[in-house]
Amino acid sequence: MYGGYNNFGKGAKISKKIDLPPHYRIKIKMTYFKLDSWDGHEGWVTVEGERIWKRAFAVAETYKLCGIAEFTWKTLVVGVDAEVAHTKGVANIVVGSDLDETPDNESFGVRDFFLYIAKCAKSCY
Ligand SMILES: [Ca+2]
Ligand SMILES: [Ca+2]
Repeated sequence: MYGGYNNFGKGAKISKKIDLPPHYRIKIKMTYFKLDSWDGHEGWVTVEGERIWKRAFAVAETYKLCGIAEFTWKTLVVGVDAEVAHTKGVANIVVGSDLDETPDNESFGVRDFFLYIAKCAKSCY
């Protein structure tokens, strides 16, 4: 996992710029980890500043997998699968949360990031 417990809490963002061949649509897939005491927060993904995925999480979701040694602060692993119209030559992707506490209290992480593109036919560029 990239980020996670004691790493990515309040204010943490993962950003990546990816050069792409001519295309008209992109799809982003990844695994998003919610760790520990998320007291009413959302995780999200943006492309060019537009939110293409978000999900609210709660403290007790869903089982204890990792994070701090407080059994009632649970872990939830979800699959992100989002698609958006996109034609720019560089995709500007940001993954984050609206967490407001330190990463030993509430944190997030990602793994298995995939970017797919719908390529243009030769006639469209
Ligand atoms: Ca908290
Ligand atoms: Ca909080």
